[in-house]
Amino acid sequence: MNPTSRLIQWTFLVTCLVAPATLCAEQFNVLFIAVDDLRPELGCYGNPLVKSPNIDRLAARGLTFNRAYCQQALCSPSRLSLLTGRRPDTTKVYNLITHFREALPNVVTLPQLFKNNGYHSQGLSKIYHGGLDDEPSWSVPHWKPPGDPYSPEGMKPLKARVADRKAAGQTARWHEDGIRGLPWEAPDVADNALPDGKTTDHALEVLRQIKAKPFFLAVGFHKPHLPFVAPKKYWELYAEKDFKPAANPFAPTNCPSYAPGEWGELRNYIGMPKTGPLAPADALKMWHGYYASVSYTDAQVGRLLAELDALKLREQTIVVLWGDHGWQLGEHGVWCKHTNFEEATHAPLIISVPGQKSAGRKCNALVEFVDIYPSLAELCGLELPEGLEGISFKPLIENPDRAWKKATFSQYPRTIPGQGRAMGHSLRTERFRLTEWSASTREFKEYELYDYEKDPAGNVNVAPQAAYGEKLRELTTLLHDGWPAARPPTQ
Ligand SMILES: [Ca+2]
Repeated sequence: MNPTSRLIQWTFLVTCLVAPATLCAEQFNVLFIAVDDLRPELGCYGNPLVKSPNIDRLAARGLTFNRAYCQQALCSPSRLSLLTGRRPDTTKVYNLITHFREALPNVVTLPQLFKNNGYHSQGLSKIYHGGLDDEPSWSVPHWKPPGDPYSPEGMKPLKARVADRKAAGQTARWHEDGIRGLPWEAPDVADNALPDGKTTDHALEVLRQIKAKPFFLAVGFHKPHLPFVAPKKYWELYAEKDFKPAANPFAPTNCPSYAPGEWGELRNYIGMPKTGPLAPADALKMWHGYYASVSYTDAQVGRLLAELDALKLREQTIVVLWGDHGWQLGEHGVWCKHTNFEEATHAPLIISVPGQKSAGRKCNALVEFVDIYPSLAELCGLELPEGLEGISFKPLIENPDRAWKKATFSQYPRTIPGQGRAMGHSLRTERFRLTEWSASTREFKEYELYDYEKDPAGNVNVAPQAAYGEKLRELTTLLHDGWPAARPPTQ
């Protein structure tokens, strides 16, 4: 070894010992926080009303992606796309019942990749969708919080519904059979009387147990998923008069009739209309409940981050927080997710990496949830498996302003009257969203095109307008060429 090489080696060794967090990427732990149904309704995304001080503090120490998109606005397809690093057309998971190992029996999931590389991999609460866990992903069995989703008082209407179903001779397992209770509840209880508080209690214990290992700890929070059950003190952070209903409670002009969907998820809850719009008072209650639920989860995130600090793990741990898809709070007359609209596909993504120069910055580049897998692997120095369909955004963490992807890709299936089963494939560029509805077995195509520069709320489908004909053709070509054609420029 020549003196220069020896000096480099020695310098590297000393630097690793002195500042392991900044240079020795393979020593990073990962705290992976999955928040169910969280849209970017957070202070760090510029919302002045919502109380999210803990997630905002995470953002102050990390990079906030202003334009992150999920691959399908539904829990399981979105999560599996993220956790396998593959898109729904590859995982073949478009619903809440298909296990990804049917199509991809040997795929290495993100937690499994860390496990295979000597990490302790552990999952708490909702990481995979309920009932679809994946044993090979974890070093120890997956854990879910015990107890009911409501207070004892709030459980009564749900139990009454179950009893009615049983009396009518129907199957009545309240979760599996889609029996729903109240859409919201504000019980005067401690945080850990409800599942997400129990998850946090357990996560703190686990962190203390595994602090000496390299770890990949995935912690899932259920709220702000329906029902909006949060301790009363979080509801009291807001007054109903603070909220305004969405300014566009109507389907976009010229939009195909099936595109907004029926929001059946909410209609299943007690007191919700089977057809037609929500009563105005209920719409405001939905906003209030959503915000209370966001603040409840934010408090749990705060407890996790405080424990990381207390255990002096922060400088060795990457923290990534994501909501599994967006959510419509009455925009386009829709509640819940289940669409290709901007509100359903756009979701929060924040990553804090020890030593990052971009701490506190916002990034406006287009990124996708399928990018999280290669990004975390690269940040931790793990070799990427074959077949990933995302791109590591590590270069954006180093320089959030650099040129990046041309488009992000999402999709949503729909049963279309007269056409049967169809798929809406959607792309988002900096200015436009294009959605192509098609059925592979038939000649059927319909388009939506939104020009957010002229129409920021996406209220007019301009696809039928002759003036947009060339743009429609250009974007349809990009959609058909798919994600490889939209990759970032190489440097
Ligand atoms: Ca979800």
